Amino acid sequence: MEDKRLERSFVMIKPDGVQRGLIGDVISRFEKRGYKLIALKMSSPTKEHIESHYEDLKAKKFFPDLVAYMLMGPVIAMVWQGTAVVSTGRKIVGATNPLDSLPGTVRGDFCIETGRNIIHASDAVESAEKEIKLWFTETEVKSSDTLAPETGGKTG
Ligand code: IDP
Ligand code: MG
Repeated sequence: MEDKRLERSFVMIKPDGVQRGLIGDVISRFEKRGYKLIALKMSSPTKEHIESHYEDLKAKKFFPDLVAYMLMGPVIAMVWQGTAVVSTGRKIVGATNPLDSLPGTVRGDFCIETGRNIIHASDAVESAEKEIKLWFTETEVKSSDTLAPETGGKTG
């Protein structure tokens, strides 16, 4: 049966991904797969913002390093929409430790260190919605359907 899970995922290119010039490649992979970009911005978040994005990890030993890493430069924050985009997005991104990421994934193609793994993608529909709210206003994610594939480009 056809999978109708229309989802949204929060995907972020981390500071090292931005600095290494990987923005276009990452966007291209999600676009070519068939997902729709419904919001995008370059952002230089505060320490508090990053701490709240990663609040589930605040007890981890690596947390201070993670926060410092995320503050090394601007990030690209995005919302992607489409069928099963949360789980499929995680597959496109690859495993947390790039050494476990298969070639063909973003991390498997571009990095080798967990502490510099260039990209974030939501791990569940619930966390995706929470992250989207943290990074974007409602107006920013209100998609214009003018060019949506499902309408064949028709308006109205
Ligand atoms: P994910 O990004 O694949 O969802 P999480 O477990 O949610 O992985 O961890 C968030 C981020 O924290 C990772 O992407 C990575 O940048 C960093 N991180 C996770 N585990 C470690 C670690 O053991 N050492 C250093 N950094 C880590
Ligand atoms: Mg995570």
